[in-house]
Formats: sequence, C-alpha cells, structure tokens
Amino acid sequence: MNTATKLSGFALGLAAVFGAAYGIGHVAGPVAPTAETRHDATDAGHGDQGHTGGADAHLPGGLLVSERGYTLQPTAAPDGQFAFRITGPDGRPVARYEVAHDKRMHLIVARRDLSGFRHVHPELADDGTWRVASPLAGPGVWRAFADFTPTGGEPLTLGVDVTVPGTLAARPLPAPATSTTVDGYAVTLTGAPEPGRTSRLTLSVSRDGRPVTDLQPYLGAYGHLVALRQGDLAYLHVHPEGTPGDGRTPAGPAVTFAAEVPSAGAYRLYLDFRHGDAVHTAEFTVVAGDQAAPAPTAPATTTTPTPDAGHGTPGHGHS
Ligand SMILES: [Cu+2]
Repeated sequence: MNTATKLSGFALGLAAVFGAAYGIGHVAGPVAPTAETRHDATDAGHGDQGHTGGADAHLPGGLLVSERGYTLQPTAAPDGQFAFRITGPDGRPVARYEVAHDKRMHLIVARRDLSGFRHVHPELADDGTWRVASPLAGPGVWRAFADFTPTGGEPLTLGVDVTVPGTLAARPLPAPATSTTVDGYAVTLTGAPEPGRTSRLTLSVSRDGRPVTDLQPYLGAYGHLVALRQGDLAYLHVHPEGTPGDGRTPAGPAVTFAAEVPSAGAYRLYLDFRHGDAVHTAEFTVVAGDQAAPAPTAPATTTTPTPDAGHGTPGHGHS
C-alpha cells in the first residue's frame, strides 16, 4: 500500500467517524433521539437539510462562512457599529427572515480564545444590512456567528472571523468548574456533556445565598445556552426544557437543557438568563468525554494583530 492510499484510507475512516459523531450541530429544544440524528454516516455529502441548523447536517453550526448558498458578509460601518449582510442563493442581500426566539437575527460573538462572549440583536435596514452597536469589546480575533432562518429556508448559523487591531494578552481557557459568579449571582452546573449522546445540563441560579425563583423570560425562555468548542469554535445553541407560562416550568432556580456535543474535548458554555430586568451571562468550561483536562490553548506570548488604519476595525469590511 503506498502512502497516498494509506492517507486516503485514513481520511475516509475519519470522515465516517465524524459523520456519525456530528449528527447534531444546532440543537434547538429537546433533541431528537440519538438514533435518528446520527443515522447516516454513510450518506455524508447529501446535504440533508431536514434537521439541524448546522452545516450539511453533519457539521456543527458556525464553522462555515457560506453554506447552502447563503453567505455572511461583514460590511463597512461607522466606528462603534458592527454591520453585515447575508447574501442569498441569488447573490442579493436577504431581506426576509423568520422570527425565531423572538428575533429575526441573533448575533453571537466571542474571541478565538473563547473570551468576550456577547449575544446581541441587530436591526435590519431596507437594503438588507444588519446593524448593531459593536459587541466586539476590544482587540483580538473574534468569531461572529449569525444565527437566523431565511424565509423559505432552513435555520442556519454562519460564522466569520473579524480582527480588532491592538494588543491582546494571550489567555488560557479557564479551568473546568461547576460553579461561577456573575453580576452578584452564583450559578452552579450539574450534569456533564457526553459526546454523541444527549445529556441533561442543569444550571441553578442563586443570589445572596438564596435561590432565585423569579427569573424573567428572555427571548421566550428562562435561559439560553450557547456552547463553543475549543479549537474551532463549533457552535451549539440550546434552549431549555419547558416554556415560561406553560404551567409547569418554574421560574428558577434551575433551568435544564438537553444538549448533545459533537465530540470529546473542551467547551465553553455561556448561559444567558434575565433577572432584575437585566441579562446576565454565566460562563463555564466543561470537558466532554474521556479527557482529564482541556489542552492548553494559548501560547505564553502576546499577540498583536497588525494595526492597519482603515481596515480591520469593527464593522469595517474588506470588500
Ligand atoms: Cu438572540
């Protein structure tokens, strides 16, 4: 067997494993049974658009800048703004979107080192441009995810890198933990994600030692959970079990999610919840599968994206 044959055999093996493991990319609400979502390791490449909002049903969401004819394009914007458009299969900016979770567009950003997470909701102009006060809070290479459903199409999450010039001290991924604090709230996590199968993750919110039992609905739920995979920022957006006002879902302190991560490895979880008329984001590092600890992320050096007047500032496109 020559080297090329060996290599392609190896690649095929990998493709089959990945095809099976990546059955779910974008998990919305209670997930479908595992058997249903990972059935087709053998027909990878069909682009089955029927389930998941991720790539071609075998990739997690957010890894591609262009998919099924839709492309995410950052565009020029004044300082302090971030602007982009989605072009459709006809090459024109998409102007019509479905409302999902109260909004037609969810824009999520995080630096490549998984710091700086923000989840915001841009406004759509008549020309198909989405604009929002820039959520890019400082220097670094950011991943921007546009999570949307074009009218007449399937849910999609596209991702693009945006560089904000300046000096960024490299930062390792925080160690795995099951409790954290944010804005005076303590949040604990029970349950652990397991690759390739649905796991229940329960997040509990307390304040001053007392459970919070009057969480406020935010975008139609008591919590939104985004998971980003260390290494490539594969994106999962999970909604909790139960809906506010359904008569059986308590307003805290616990919010439970059914999540399926696509592979072993480290993930950063971001829980958005609303209380006291403000949205708070609790962050956790978790490790799925049989790994003791996340691989080190950042070199012990400082990155300095090249300052380049007029280019690379938030919201400035390069076209
Ligand atoms: Cu949103």
